[in-house]
Amino acid sequence: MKKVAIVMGSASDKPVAMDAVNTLAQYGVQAIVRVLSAHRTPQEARDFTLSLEGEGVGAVIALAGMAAHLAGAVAANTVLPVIGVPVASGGLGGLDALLSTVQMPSGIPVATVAVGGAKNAAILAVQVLAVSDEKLRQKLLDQRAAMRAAVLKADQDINEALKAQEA
Ligand code: RP5
Repeated sequence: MKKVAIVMGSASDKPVAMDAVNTLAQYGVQAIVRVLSAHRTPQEARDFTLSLEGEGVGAVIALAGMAAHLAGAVAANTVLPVIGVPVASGGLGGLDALLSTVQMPSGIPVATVAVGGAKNAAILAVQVLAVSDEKLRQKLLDQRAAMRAAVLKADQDINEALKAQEA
């Protein structure tokens, strides 16, 4: 099975990044996790990106806050799919990171999830791998079925509770 690379711009992004690490683990997907900065370690970030295909990586998750150029810098150096996670850091609540991550020039896309959306980034990465992995695809379908059952149960519970109040 292909791996997923997770790269964060600073150790301060770790609490958000762990949502992606833990979600990938739930799907049994192996992760390569690194702290590398587009600004503070540009050479290492580039070297890491160039190594990914040789490491059997099928998708990359890049997390950064503020002037969040990491996902774009990774995308500039690979044709692997890059998923960007804007991190809320500094005084602007993550809007700065969202715009820095999502507003890529034509030709170099970054699939950007919500501010702090590391769990969805991991699920999207699993979906990328699942295109050519039937077992992963089935796990995704099972998870969708579980979500559906949970919502229908909540729907039933609230209506039963309201009926009991009326009685
Ligand atoms: C970004 O700046 C990092 O991704 C982090 O979200 C933010 C702040 O970094 P630190 O100053 O906490 O290292 O590059």
